[in-house]
Amino acid sequence: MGGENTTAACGDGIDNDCNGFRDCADFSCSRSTTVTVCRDASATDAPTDTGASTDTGAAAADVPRD
Ligand SMILES: [Ca+2]
Ligand SMILES: [Ca+2]
Repeated sequence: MGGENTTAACGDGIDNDCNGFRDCADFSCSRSTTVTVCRDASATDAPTDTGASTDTGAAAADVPRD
């Protein structure tokens, strides 16, 4: 009974409505706006590129003070 259109049903690894598609493979899950478990599949990879090469190239000039 019921469908496969809830977060619980879409994350239990069972083809609840026996239509051949299990969990996020079922459109009832992937197209549902209330199901949250299938959203991670198309998660946008945020490019966190902190290309900060903090190179303190302070040439220590050893000046013999005499
Ligand atoms: Ca399921
Ligand atoms: Ca199904």
